[in-house]
Amino acid sequence: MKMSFRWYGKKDPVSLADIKAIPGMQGIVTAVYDVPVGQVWPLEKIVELKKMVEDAGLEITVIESIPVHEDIKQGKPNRDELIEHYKTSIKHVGLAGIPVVCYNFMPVFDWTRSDLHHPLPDGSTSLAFLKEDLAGVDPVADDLNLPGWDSSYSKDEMKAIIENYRQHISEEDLWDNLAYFIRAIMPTAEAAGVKMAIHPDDPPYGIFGLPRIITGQRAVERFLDLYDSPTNGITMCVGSYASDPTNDVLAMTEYALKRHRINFMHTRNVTAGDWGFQETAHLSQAGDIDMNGIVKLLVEYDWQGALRPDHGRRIWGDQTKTPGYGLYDRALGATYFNGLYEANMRAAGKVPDFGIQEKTVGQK
Ligand SMILES: [Mn+2]
Repeated sequence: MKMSFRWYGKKDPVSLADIKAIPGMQGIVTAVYDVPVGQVWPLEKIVELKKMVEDAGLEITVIESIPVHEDIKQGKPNRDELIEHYKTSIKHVGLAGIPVVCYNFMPVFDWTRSDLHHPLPDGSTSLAFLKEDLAGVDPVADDLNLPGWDSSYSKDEMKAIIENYRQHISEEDLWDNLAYFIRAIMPTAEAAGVKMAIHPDDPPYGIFGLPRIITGQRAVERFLDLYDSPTNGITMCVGSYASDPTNDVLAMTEYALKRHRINFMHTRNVTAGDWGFQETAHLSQAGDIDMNGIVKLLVEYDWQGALRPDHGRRIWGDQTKTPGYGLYDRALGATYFNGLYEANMRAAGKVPDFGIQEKTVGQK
């Protein structure tokens, strides 16, 4: 397991030096942020990013994400050209020597929350999705703007896309469009040595009458069967899946480990119910997920991929603009997971490697 941390590039108020100082931190999860969705990522930009990370004593373990253009998700006639661009970007990631690409296939909206600063009993705040806040709300009829929505679309464009889904694209149609995309890109990814890792829908159920398909155990089985290769894997985001309380994330993790299809781990804890869900501290008792059980499975199956603590709470006056991506609580999460990892490795008679090569810089 390689502990990793998401970094939003040079503009991120959290620096690579901040990240490097977290004990046992080895990997960076990042992306090229200045290429519009649908265009090719130039090799030079990826190489430049990689050099910046390596100069800080870290390595890029995962690209999160290369976004999938809406026209591919909607199966529009120009999708073949966009898919060719996507394949070239994957090829470039492989040429740069980066092993994993995370992506998602959520229509219109990336993650959706109703409140970015919902109080927790410990006095901190975190991201929450409260169904009652969204009851009766319609993003087409109402002048609504929720966090996580793609601001590159104008209101009218957004409305047109939503209407197109509602009238013409069922869940089965979206599955067809996903299958078309997967079967087109996977041979390229295999040849490039890049493993693909689809992220679940967040939340993992339908919102605003839009189809959502990567939602739980049955969806994962169906997805992996679309193209049965280690290259076609998943991001096991335990927090996203557990936002639907009917998902058993321990069983799902074990299933995907057995098939060797977890290409990336996101570890966030949540508490969920009929009312929606709220993100919590990473500690098992703070939320619904048995985090030790998750790490124990990773050790048992000798899993070698990159894991990153997912969203954190807002604590200690953290002023980070990107919701959930402050330094402090994610650093606490990384330390917690490294502790679980060391304990489980030692219990299994193995010695964990956190990539620490020297203990001091020596004496003067
Ligand atoms: Mn996630």
